[in-house]
Amino acid sequence: MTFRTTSASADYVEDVSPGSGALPPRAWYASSDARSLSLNGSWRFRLSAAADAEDDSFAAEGYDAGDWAEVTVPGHWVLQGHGFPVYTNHLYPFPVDPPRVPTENPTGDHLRVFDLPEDWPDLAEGGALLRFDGVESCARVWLNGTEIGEFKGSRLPHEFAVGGLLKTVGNILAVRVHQWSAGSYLEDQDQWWLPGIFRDVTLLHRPAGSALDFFVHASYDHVTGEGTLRVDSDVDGRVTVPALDIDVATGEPVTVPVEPWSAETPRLYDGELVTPGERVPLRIGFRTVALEDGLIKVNGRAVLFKGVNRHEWHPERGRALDLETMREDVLLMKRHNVNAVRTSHYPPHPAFLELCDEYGLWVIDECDLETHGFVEQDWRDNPVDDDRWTPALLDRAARMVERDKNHPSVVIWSLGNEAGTGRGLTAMAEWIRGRDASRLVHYEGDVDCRDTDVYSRMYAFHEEVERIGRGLDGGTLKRRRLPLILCEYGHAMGNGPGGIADYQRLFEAHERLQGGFIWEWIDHGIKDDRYGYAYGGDFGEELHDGNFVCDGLLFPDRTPSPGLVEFKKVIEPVAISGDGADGTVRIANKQDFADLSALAFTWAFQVDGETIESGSLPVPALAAGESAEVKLPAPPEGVPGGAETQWTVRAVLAEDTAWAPQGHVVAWGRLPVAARALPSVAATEGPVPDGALITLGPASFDARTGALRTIGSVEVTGLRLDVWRAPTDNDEGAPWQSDVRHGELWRKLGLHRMRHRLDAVESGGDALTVRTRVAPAGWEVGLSTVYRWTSDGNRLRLTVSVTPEGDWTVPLPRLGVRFGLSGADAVTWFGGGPGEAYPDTRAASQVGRWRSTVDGMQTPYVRPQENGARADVRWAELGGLRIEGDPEFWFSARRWTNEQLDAARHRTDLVPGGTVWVNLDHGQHGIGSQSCGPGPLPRYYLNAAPAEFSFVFSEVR
Ligand code: IPT
Repeated sequence: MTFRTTSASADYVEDVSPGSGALPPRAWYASSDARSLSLNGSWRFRLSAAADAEDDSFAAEGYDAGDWAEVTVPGHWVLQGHGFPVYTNHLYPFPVDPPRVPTENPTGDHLRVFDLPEDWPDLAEGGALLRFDGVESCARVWLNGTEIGEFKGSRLPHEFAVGGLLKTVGNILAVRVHQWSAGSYLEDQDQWWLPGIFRDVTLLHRPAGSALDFFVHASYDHVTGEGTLRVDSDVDGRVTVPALDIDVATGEPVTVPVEPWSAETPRLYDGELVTPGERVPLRIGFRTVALEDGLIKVNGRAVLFKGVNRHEWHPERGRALDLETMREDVLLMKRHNVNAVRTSHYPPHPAFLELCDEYGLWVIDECDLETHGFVEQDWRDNPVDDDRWTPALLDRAARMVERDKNHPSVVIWSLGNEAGTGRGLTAMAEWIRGRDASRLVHYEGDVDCRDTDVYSRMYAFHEEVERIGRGLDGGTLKRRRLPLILCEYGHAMGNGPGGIADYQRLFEAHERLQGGFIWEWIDHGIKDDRYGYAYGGDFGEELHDGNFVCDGLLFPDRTPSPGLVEFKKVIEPVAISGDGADGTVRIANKQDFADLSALAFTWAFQVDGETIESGSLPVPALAAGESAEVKLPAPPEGVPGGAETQWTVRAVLAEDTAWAPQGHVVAWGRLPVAARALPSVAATEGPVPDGALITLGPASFDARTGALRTIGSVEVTGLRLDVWRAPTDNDEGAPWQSDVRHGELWRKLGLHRMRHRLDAVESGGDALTVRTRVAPAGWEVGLSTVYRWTSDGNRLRLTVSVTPEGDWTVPLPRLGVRFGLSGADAVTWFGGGPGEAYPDTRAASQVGRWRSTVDGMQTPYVRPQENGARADVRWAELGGLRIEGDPEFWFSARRWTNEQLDAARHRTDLVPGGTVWVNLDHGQHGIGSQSCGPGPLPRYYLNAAPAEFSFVFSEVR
């Protein structure tokens, strides 16, 4: 005898269909006059361990939920003290047996009792809809005891007709949410698994004759300068646009001269759709998207995407974002010259797209679809190639397109991400084209571009991108005729991404390359008292991908990381260049549409990094794509000999804009004039034995070991060669990368445990010379290292000579000296700043005079790693010491050693010690993007090679 005890009442959870009861999808809009009631707020909540552990009696009238917990809607219960979040990249956190899900299926019952507001229209007049904007991953809904449906498709809206069920007081809305469902197989995006009602819940009154669905078609003819508007509406009505004197019936086209919409010039016209029962505000942007001459063109011009991949993220609220956070994202993007967003990997909250329309961002709107985990079984049983799932895929495509079709910012529809290939994707593409021929279709997984209008790659190496740019990549005929975008590149995990300036040069050199989207916008760290920010594994997940979830240009609290500052510089819309000595600066407008009239230009003349004169620079309002040579003023007189001089020319906002104030720096260029005189120290003093010490000018040394002890009154400990850096996420590389991963090789070779053998301390003539060999246990490679000290009585010069011995097959992480100071706080330097830089992340480093503190010089990566180096430093002062470089050096200082930094897993592991550790580096290895992509280009390697470099130390009083 067999028993089947599974309750039939939860079968819908594992049903591949999108659900039942919901209304057909339609445009998302806020009515001017129809009433609505937000049901966001505090809800009663009960968590159970399985889909059918509790019956549905809680949905019935009279149920007493007085002893239930409370959660905030929108929100995720796992971030509100009930259960835990789980992070996996592509592995499903449950056995892969589609469409079955585990018996352990956290299920959250949500209850909300509400009254209608007093001015809510008579229930007999018109109907009402209940809208859920996002629930992960499967919900079943009852209103006043009547079941109204169930649905899947977490980041898509679902509406239910509820007019007949409403009461004026005491409505009971019951929602049962299951963490796992058949839908979970379609939602394997690389992010936290976060169940809950995480977007708004709204009751919408629908008066008789109200608008249902409508489609705003607003195209622009760049030849005539005219726009054509036609609003197709399910309910007939009129469309007015006062600024254009438009007043036409729905369905009727009208053509008038207009200013077009673009991300650079986001001109929106306010209009209104008036149906017999409702007024709907419209924000109309006229623009035409086309694939022409093998290029993505908007309004007749090819566009260059300078984009980011944006997941929705808030360190405390997860994917439940409020409007202010969404606006902050848009403002930060605009302020950092970003012009495009891919909504990886699902349609965002609809308010985000309204902001993109308003502030101006090109959008690739991506469907809520990823089945990445099937890669582990060579894509066998992939839902996108299984007809049983096609209705769910089409439902998702329709819910995205219908919801978002009226946004001018959306120029490309994306079928999803990392879902392999299959008939379901083709069906989605066909449906989308049939419904909306005015936009292009994207899907990266379609390598032959059978279903798509753009060739898309992720993490392609520079070399491949260049080949594609030159049209040498082969591929199908269709693909060869399409432009390339990198839907993901520049993996911003930890320190990095490196090499983005090199990508940008390629994008600008080859027309076929239409730019890319950095992976990704923000670190998904979860605020956590134990760790600062938590990442994968911090909640005891049995399967997780660690800090791979922290790979954004913003830290979790939205502080820009150095990667964003670098990206801003690399993609700046104006190029400012030239040789300062010849008195002219070249200004090039790199925008696709706008002229330079929104910008003002300034110049500054700097001596040893400090501005001594500045003024404004008249620059013509060059059209997009134009450039000009502009004369600089005569350089100031009386500059002392030996000083380093330069011009800095900046492009700033001429007026306040919606996204930044007047004076906000959009672009800048440095034009060097005279180089500095290198520091020289006449070796007039010699070493003098003094018991256990040797003195040399202002310094004392240990007579036996030659170790530096003091410079004047400043105590110095542990000065020696240093080649180790706490490997960055990009040094470590992703485990699946086939090419060399330096972090691993460095550790294998023992570069973190170098031994320093003392060969000789030679005290004679005008120098103290210390000969050493620096090498790791177990290997024959080494670095013969000679420290040569000289002095003129006041200043102390150290020259380090390094000669590699043996067969060095790996580059060095860094090459320089490190030492400890017993105290230091304020730091001043002349060199690159204000932020960190590395060989392939140095575009934004500005040569100038900078001030900070030891703590301020740290870049707080969520997982601690090498950070904080300042490039091209001429001199630095801290802890009573002045250090001058010959040549310039990389400078960092921290309250812990590189070894402690390496051992730390979270920010909270970094505990300041009494010593400030200073690194003065002659070289740093590049950063690259190998945490998911190419390592540093060979020209950024720090190869072991003979090197000599000097520092001049003096005490500052
Ligand atoms: C690519 C994914 O599309 C993205 O979601 C994210 O996981 C990113 O990688 C890495 O952070 S897939 C890539 C592993 C080929």
